[in-house]
Amino acid sequence: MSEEVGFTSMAGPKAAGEAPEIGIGMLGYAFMGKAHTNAFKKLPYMMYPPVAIPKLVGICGRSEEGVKEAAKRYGYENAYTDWRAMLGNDAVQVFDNGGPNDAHAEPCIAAAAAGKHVFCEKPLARTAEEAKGMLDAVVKAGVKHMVAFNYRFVPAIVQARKFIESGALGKIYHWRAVYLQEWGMDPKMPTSWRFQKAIAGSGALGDLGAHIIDLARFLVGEPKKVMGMTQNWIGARPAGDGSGKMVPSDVDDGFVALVEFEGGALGTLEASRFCQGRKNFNSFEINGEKGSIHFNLERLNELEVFWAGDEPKEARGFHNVLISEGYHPYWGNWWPHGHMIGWEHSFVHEFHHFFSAIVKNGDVAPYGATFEDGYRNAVICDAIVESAAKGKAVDINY
Ligand code: SOE
Repeated sequence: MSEEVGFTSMAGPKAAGEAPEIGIGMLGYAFMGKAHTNAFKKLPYMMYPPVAIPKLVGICGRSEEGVKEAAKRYGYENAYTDWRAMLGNDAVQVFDNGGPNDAHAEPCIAAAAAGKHVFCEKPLARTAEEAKGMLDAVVKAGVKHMVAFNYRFVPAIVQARKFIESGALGKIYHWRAVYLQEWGMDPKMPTSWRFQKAIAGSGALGDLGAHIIDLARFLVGEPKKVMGMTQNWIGARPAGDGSGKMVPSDVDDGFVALVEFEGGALGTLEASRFCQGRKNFNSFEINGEKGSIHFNLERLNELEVFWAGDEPKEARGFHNVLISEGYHPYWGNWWPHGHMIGWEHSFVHEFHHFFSAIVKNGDVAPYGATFEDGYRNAVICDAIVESAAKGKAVDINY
C-alpha cells in the first residue's frame, strides 16, 4: 500500500510545538459531538508528533443550556445555538457536522462557501440528490471534504484492505455483511429523529446499511446492481413528550439486499435494529481465490482468516489473528501488543487522516471517504429503496 496522507504515515513535524493549530467548529454535542471531541483532544498526544493540533473554537446545538454545558465539559471557546454564527468565526477552519441527517446539507454547503474544510457524519444526506448538492458545493469551493465512515480506520479493517491490495486474497468472489443492533424493538420506546423519514431519510438502511455499503466499496469495489427488500415493523412510536400522541415511524426497521459488483463478485447486505442480543454487530466476510477474511466489530481487534498456507493440511482452517502488533496499521501509536484499543480510536485515526490531508494538501481518498463516496453511498441506498418498491433489481449509475 502506498504511503498515503495520514493513512499510515506518522511523519509529522519533529516536535509537537511545530504542529499548526486547526480551528474546529463542531455542530452537535450529543453522541457524535462526544466521539469527535474525544478524538480532537486525544489526537495531539497519541498520534504524536501530531500533524495538527485541533483548537476547540466552537460547538453548536439547539439547546442553549445544553450547548453551554458541552462547551464547558469539553473546553470549547464558544457555544453557539446558530451554526451560521459559528461559521462567521474566522478562527473556524474545519466545520464538523455531527447533527441529524436533515441538518447535513445546508450547513455543510454554507461552510464550504465560507472556505471551511468540511467533515460530515454519515450518511452524508437523506437522498442522492441532496448528497450531490453537497458534493458539488465542496468541489466548487476547493475545500477538503470527508464523510465519517470511521470503520475504514479500525486497524483490523485497514489490515483487511492491505491484504486485498497486496493480492493476498486474490480474486474476490463474495462479500457478506450485516450490521445488526437491537435498540429499535420496543414499541413503547419514544420516537427519535432516526425513525422519521423527513429527518433521517431512511432507517436502518442509511444509519447502519450505509456503513457496510461503504466497507463493500472500500474492500471489494463498486456495486453494479442491487436487489433489495425493506420492512417496517413498528408504524408509529410514542412522541415521548407526555402528550400521549403517536408519531409515524415511516422508515425501514430492517433491510436485506443482494449485490452484483463490477468485476463479478456477489454480495449480501443486511441491517436491522430488531436483532436481540446484537449490540453493535457490524460483521463481514470476504471469500477470495486464495483465502477468506471475517471481521466482527464487537471483537474489533481480531480478524478470522483462512489461508491454505504451509500448515499441515489436517490443521487447515480459519484462525484468529490479534491485530495489535506494532506492524499492524496505526498500532505504532498505541500500546504493546495485546493491550486492546476500541471503537473510539477509529475516530482518532480518521481525524489524523483528515488533518493530514489539510495540512499537507494531500488526498482524503482513497483511504478516507470523501463527499464523492458519500454521494455514491446515497445512490446505492436510494437504489435499494427503489428496488424494494419495484420488486426488481436496480442498476447503479452515479
Ligand atoms: C446508531 O445506530 C449508531 O450510532 C450509528 O448511527 C453509528 O453510525 C454506528 O457506528 C453505531 O450505531
